Amino acid sequence: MSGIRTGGPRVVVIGAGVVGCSLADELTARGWTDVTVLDQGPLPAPGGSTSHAPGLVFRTSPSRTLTAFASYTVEKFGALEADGLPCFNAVGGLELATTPERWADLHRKAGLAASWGVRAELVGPARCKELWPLVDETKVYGGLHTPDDGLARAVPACRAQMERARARGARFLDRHTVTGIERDDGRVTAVITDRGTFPADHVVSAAGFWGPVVGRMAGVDVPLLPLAHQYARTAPLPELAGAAGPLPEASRPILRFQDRDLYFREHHDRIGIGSYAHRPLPVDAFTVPAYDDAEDMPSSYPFTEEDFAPSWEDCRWLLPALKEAEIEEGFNGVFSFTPDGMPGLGESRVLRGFWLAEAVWVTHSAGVARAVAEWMVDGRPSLDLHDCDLTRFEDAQRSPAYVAERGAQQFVEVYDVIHPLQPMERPRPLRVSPFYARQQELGAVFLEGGGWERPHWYEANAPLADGLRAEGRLTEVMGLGERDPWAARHWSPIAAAEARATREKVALYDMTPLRRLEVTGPGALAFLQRMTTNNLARKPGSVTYTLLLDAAGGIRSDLTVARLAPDRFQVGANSPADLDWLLRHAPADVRLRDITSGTCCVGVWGPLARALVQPLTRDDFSHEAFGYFKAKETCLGHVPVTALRLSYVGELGWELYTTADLGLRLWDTLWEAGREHGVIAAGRSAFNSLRLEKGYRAWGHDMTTEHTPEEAGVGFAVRMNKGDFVGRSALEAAGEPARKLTPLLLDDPAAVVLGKEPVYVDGSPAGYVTSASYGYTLGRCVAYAWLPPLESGTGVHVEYFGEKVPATVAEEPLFDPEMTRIRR
Ligand code: FAD
Ligand code: THG
Repeated sequence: MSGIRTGGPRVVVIGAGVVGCSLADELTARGWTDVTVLDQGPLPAPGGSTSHAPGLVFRTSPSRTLTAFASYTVEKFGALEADGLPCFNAVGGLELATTPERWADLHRKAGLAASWGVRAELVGPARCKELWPLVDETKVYGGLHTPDDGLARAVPACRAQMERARARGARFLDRHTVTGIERDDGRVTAVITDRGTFPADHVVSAAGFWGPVVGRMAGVDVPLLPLAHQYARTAPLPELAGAAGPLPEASRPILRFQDRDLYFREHHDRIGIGSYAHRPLPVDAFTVPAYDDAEDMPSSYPFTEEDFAPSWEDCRWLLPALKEAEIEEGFNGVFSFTPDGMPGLGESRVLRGFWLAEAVWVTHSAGVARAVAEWMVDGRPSLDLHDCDLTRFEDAQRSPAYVAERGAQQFVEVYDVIHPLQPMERPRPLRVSPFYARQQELGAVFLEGGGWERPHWYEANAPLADGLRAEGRLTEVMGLGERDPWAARHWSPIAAAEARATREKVALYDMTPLRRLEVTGPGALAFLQRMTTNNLARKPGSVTYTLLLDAAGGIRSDLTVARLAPDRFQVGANSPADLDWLLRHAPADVRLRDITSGTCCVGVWGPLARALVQPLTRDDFSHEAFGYFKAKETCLGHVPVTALRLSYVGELGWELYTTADLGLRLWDTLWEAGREHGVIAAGRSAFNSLRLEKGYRAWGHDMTTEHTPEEAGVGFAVRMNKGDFVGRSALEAAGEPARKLTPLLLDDPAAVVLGKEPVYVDGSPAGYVTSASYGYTLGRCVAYAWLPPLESGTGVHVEYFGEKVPATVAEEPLFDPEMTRIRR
């Protein structure tokens, strides 16, 4: 944490909802006291989503970051008081399962809770009844009880945080409508309101669902869709009379009935009911009435009873006491949905000093505010925010049409059981590689990532799987083939056959979605040297694996850098955030371009890769003439390509790049040449298995900014003596790692886990799985996990749907430690 400074730069926060108030508190606590919070409505309830949020806080989520945000909200609000009462009422949370699928999913969720440090217990119907006497326990398979979840008192929490921030010098001005953002030379300079202009060094849009409106004033995309969501209250119920405890309003756990998209809380002797079961009700942020023109509040629309009717039946089914009750009041309340359901945080690169803290639930508000305040004051948040960072969206994910379609879908799916591989349904296809037609002909089963259609396996390879089965080898390579229904979803034994074929023969992988940047200019080498950890001052024609660190030595990304000419580099990167980060730092003598969309890539990998490629070119592709981690610009048949000799799957071969127009020709050329070698097309399911057998990390899953290279096992890519680079001094000061990215092999050859499961050492949760896949060559499931340093051979347990699966710490790399398959 930073030392306390007084004053600091001038900050204007737009919006005094729970996010703006929390942010003012966190900024002033860090010594940035020149903070002005503006809101168009009257304080302390200016009419945004916070003004009537019922404040349920369920912390457990597949996103570790969201759970960390929520845990901080619980901790902070629990210690805040308004009117002599805490701003958090820890009544606990109870999620019910009324279907076997949900009951199984609650087991998975209990695992997530253990992974992220949330106290949770699976309970039977009788205990559900005890916790919520109105529940008809005969309808229930069981529940997940989280005793530390509960109710945030959102408006009182705003008041309490406002008071603290005010005491440190912040001002809150209501009835100020922001109408413009002044900028000069790519920086914000002031916020214009209907009542005057406020000079600013930093502006934060915490404008809730008005984010797109404020964003437009600044020329910054804010990809969110405002949607109305129904909330109703019953008339007083005799069953609840006098039920509330010493804290106001509620004593029973907040309740979720996700099989019917419903949640419940008490309001004294009434029940509040929230529903996501209705049709999406989008609202145009640009035409929302002003506070004084709104019927109730700008974020509140009249209750549409017909939308609630089916939910009301579902409520009475679960809580029979409601059969005698009536709905007394209700409204359609508006809040924000992004295309992926996650918040939008961070500073715009095109308008420096303009920050977003958008699409944030009350649940995550304090955690988000802390992260954004750290980011602004210290230059970096302490939590990994890659899944919340506004730079995560691809260009293709920014169109209003995409934002509208995906936002509405997020609403529909908000309580669904979502498989980690589940692709979006619409809009598809959005981005396709030039090989798409061939992939379809081969029966590709596509999943989606970053808008791309990505083959996971090809039905054309079914005979290979049948062949393995006939030989009796299928069970040997795929753990008996009797996957549980969850692990079997978005999976096929064909992936095992594709992995086999890659290890034994040769396969084509569509690597087009792999992000490619071109870095050119006289300053290119010096720039990349300063930005990354490995030594890139090597001869043109060499490729280097290197890391992007932040100033604290955390891993922002891992890259391959091919030096194609003295002043021309091709960078293989991960997320759009890499481009953003590099552009932020690039000096004038460097040109940086994302060439992903205009180009394509095929990975040709396997022991027969050289036999396939060599006849297509006059250049010498022998090991002696074209070594491992070397690059060459050549032609394969009619197609000019850039060939990089490297392989994320750990086999001999090349990544072959060309422009998009020639992509199909490249694929066909390779396919024809490969016929005599039995070439197949292989998908990402096999790919992920092969890379885990080799121990190659996937950034964003296995390692993030929260980890140093030493901890993540990629210290080999750091050259401390090459000169200064971003993160170097932090690495020098770093001590011995307290945790390590650790390879595990599940003991039972039939067992599988998928990722994010808790890992138990000596019976206690000690870490979590980052990524996992069956290792078809090893005949065991491979799981990487963050754990305290452990000797190889140590026995641990991975919890999968409530079962403790034995596993053993393994030695890396698990496959081909001598590199005989690659270096030949
Ligand atoms: P807001 O509270 O909307 O604040 C934004 C502020 O910006 C507003 O006060 C607005 O007046 C101001 N503003 C906008 N434009 C301008 C401008 N041009 N000039 C000046 N000021 C401007 N979340 C949970 O975690 N748990 C729940 O149980 C829950 N239930 C919900 C139930 C309903 C019915 C609704 C509608 C939402 C619910 N939410 C819940 C979501 C939650 O309420 C919001 O996500 C959260 O309150 C957003 O806070 P905010 O500070 O970002 O936005
Ligand atoms: N191909 C290309 N660029 C990439 C990836 C890729 N950039 C992003 C991401 N994938 C980077 N990840 C890796 C991880 C491991 C390796 C390559 C890219 C790899 N490692 C070898 C090892 O660890 O033994 C060699 C390392 C070395 O020699 O320094 O091959 O898939 N273009």
